[in-house]
Amino acid sequence: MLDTTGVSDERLLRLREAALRIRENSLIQAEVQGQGYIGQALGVSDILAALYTDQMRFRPEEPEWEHRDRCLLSIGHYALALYAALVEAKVLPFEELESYAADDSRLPMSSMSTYTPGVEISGGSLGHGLGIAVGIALGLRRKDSDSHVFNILSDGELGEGSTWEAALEAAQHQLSNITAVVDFNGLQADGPSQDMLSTEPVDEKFRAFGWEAIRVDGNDPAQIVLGLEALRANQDQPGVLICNTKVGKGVPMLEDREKLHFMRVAEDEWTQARAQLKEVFDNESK
Ligand SMILES: Cc1ncc(C[n+]2csc(CCOP(=O)(O)OP(=O)(O)O)c2C)c(N)n1
Ligand SMILES: [Mg+2]
Repeated sequence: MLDTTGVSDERLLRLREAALRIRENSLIQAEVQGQGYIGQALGVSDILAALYTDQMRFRPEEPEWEHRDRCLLSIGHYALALYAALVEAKVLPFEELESYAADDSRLPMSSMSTYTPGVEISGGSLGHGLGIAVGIALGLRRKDSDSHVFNILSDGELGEGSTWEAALEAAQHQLSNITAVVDFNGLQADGPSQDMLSTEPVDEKFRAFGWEAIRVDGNDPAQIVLGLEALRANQDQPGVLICNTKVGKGVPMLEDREKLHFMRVAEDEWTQARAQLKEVFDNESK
């Protein structure tokens, strides 16, 4: 557990407010469809708020700016959360959220780099993000760039051999310009991660692969930013922040649905969902 007393109240409030807007933006998109990867989006919002409003260097008006930090979302089905964050980061216009997953939209249900400004990779086929991050990080280092590469990946992707191959490669080249951020929500499509293919203890496995690993509460903004900063300070190794997150975080009525991976929310439940989101935020910000 990191000592978070050094994170000021103002910074904490800024992070919490950004995460609240990202959650609201995700709900706008989810309501258009009435179903989808809503729980994951709510769970990963604190991570996205930390990256896009506190940690990353980028130019909203110039998404391909050469000196930007890169955030690679390998979990393509989390796309609505990424769009929500790109709106908060002012890369995408707020008005576009309602076009989510519509025909001819720039916001497809699974993230596609060729469709959407600010989306670095197409992420639907799980287990490839870290390998792409390694290639980009090597390229950046050869150009003497100080840009940093973040890869948000899922606990499900830790069951893919390609993820561990990439982890070995990153350590081999001492790619300290990579930070992997694992959204460890304990969930996969067919049930709890530990029943599918247990990867615990994940932090020790990454350490054995030559990485610095820090495990935090992935819904605690102070722990997330401090963890990211601690990893970035390491000049010799790649770093991984393992974030324990809660599916549906911030909207209690969505935290324990029967089908969490792809949930349905009825038309008459949205008002209540929004009210709960606000209520939880107010309570946590006291
Ligand atoms: C290589 C690959 N295998 C299988 C799938 C099908 N698939 C889509 S989402 C998913 C769940 C994986 O678990 P996780 O990434 O932790 O997602 P969560 O349930 O937390 O959203 C699976 C198996 C895929 N997209 N890519
Ligand atoms: Mg998962």
